[in-house]
Amino acid sequence: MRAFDVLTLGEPMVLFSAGTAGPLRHVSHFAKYTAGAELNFSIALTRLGIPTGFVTKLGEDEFGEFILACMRAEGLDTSLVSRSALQPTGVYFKEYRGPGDPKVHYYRRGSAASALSSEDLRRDWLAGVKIVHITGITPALSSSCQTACEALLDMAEDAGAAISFDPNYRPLLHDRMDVRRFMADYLRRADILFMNEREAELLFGSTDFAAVRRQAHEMGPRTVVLKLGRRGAAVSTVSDGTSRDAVQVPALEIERFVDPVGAGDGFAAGFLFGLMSGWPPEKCLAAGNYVGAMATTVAGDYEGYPFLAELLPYLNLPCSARGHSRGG
Ligand code: KDG
Repeated sequence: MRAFDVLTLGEPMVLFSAGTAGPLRHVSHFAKYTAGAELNFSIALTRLGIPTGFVTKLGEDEFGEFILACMRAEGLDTSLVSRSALQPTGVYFKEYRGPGDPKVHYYRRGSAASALSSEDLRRDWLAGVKIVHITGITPALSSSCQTACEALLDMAEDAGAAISFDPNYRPLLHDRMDVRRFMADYLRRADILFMNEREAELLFGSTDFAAVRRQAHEMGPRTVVLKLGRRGAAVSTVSDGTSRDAVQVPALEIERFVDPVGAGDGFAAGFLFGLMSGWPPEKCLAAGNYVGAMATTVAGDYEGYPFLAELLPYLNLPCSARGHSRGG
């Protein structure tokens, strides 16, 4: 097992994206991809050279092999992946009907990853880890996944790692619960919080960054990031109890926009990469914007993410620009 700078926990899935528009019942051809928010995040960081541990469980099936092959091809460590002979690897489908985002159909209930529990975690994985990243998707998969996320947070706190939280609101997973209450413990324990405007509205009842960041900082996170889509992103930090002015950085102009999925995971990876490199807030935002924007130029979730040699010139930085510091 390698030592990791960042650790995350979640469910990778096989994505079948409809090859033609219309109801899935009439679709005969699908393109097959690997997907999953935390896997995307791990690939984005790995492409930037950050050793990232991805804890998950796959079925002992062909789709599990497909995801493992993707992880190996992307240079991810696979030693934190367990297998289940009893539960399958999760799958989901994307259906295209009319304008707007595709409709998602999950086949993940009872999947191998949804059986993850605190017993699948080992404390020694946290040695040297700077940031533990959790998204609101994983605890919503099952009660054992929720317990695993809570155990990972305990371990992160014991190990002195910063906690990064992205609510990753998904209506199909979260609409059956009280989202604000469900996310509250993660918000309280997080050092770094990522949100888009829809999540800000759900969690704090506002999209006004002044109001959102004040409430968020009061709950706990020292770094609060609001993703504003085509308007870029903003960050607010508190250090020594003093709140600094928020900083906003505009989005990139994308010439060939294909699909937004994967942008949020890439943004979080790019931002945290900047933070670990000791960059100022506006550079962290610019890195997040770039990684996220590149995801939108391709059909798959992660294929568009840049490598370090592509990110640094975009930021006008030489290849020696990375130092390592603590997250948060
Ligand atoms: O962030 C991208 C994810 O939404 C996608 O890959 C599927 O993980 C997924 C989910 O739970 O929606």
